[in-house]
Amino acid sequence: MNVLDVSRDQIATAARRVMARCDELAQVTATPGGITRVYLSPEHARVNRLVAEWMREIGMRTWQDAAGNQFGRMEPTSLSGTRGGSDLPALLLGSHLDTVLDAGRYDGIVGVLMALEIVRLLRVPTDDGAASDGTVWRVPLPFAIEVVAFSDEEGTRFGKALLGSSAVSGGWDEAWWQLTDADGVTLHRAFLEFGLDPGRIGEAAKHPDELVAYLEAHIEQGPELDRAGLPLAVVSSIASARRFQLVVEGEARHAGGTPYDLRRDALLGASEAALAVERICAAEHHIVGTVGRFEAFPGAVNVIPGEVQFSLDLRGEFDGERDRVWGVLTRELDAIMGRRGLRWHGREIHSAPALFCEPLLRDVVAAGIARAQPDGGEAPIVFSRAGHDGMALGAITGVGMLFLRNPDGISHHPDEAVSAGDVAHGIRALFEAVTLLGHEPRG
Ligand code: HGY
Ligand code: MN
Ligand code: MN
Repeated sequence: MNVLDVSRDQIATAARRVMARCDELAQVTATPGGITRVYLSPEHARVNRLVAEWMREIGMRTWQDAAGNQFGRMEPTSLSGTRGGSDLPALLLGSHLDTVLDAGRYDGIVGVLMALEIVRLLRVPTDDGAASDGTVWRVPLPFAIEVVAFSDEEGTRFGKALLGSSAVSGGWDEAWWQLTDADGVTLHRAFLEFGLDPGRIGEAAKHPDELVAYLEAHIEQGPELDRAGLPLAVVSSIASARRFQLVVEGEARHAGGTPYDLRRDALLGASEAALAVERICAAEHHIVGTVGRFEAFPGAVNVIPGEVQFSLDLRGEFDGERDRVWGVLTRELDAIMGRRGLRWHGREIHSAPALFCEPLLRDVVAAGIARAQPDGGEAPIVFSRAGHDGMALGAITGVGMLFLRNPDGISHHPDEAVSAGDVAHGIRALFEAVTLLGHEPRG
């Protein structure tokens, strides 16, 4: 059965629904006028309830897992109407619903909503014309479909990213309970206040046998597809990431009375360090380093900063490359602070190895793109500098990703965009990839 048996109108309607729901979810925010939705917040609870409703609407059984991830599941059934067993492994589709501060409305969100449209397209109306309760599928597949809305891909609140998907992949670290947010609230307390039981976090872990694969559609968070004039791409791999909280220590002194030879200005040392990050990373291939947070203390106009705390987000195509550059950066920090009579120290707050998408899933996504765009030619293959939940899921199952064009590539910004036309292309491609996977022997 080819996806083209699904009418253009059905695909266009699905794409319109995705765009409208992205707008609806964008209203669920802690910051009116912007979009901010962090882990274990009232906004997280509200979008989980909304998405659970949309899951039930298309016949899925729904639950929120022990880490606050929202799940939906639909059992496979042959067209003869016999219901498949509920212990079948599932193809997991989805993405995340949490956001960065002052975010765009598509990063993560569009992937969750596209996954719901795939489930809707898999169903066929029953004889009475009403949409079936999800037990009769357009194409008989040998696995169940689960859709997941991960709860904390960004790490905005506690600094450590991939918390929701790490719980699913069994990678939860008990040390994380002591992570604190900007108000000093520990992750442990936030769990309790959200209504989750920290003692049951282990129940979120899935066994590898429960999954066939994980497929995620996501906007590209860079300019390559826009520059190439193409709507879709296959992801080859996801960059490895490390995040640090760094501190430079000097000496706070009077801004007027202190001559330069007595100054140990922490802000100037940290500023030179930030420029060194740019210079050193820009000279490398596929390495990016970013200082996103920078705070001077005591922060008074007439006091030379005695301390600066700043973040470093370091990514690379390969873990070894990334770690080598981190070594270069630490030696440069030593040199800068030595020259200026300053000291520095830091702690790592997040680390995730590079994720290489499974070759079979890359092929299936590429074939899905080719079938969705008969005149589209070979689907481009893009390396993702942005992180995704697949980095955690890769510990228990194969990962495949589909990128959608994001005009001018801006993301983690209100101007983040995607077109309904490209979402329609993406839905076709993902649906075709799912049906193709149904005919692939999966060991
Ligand atoms: O930071 C990232 O790359 C992802 O958007 N969380
Ligand atoms: Mn993001
Ligand atoms: Mn994302």
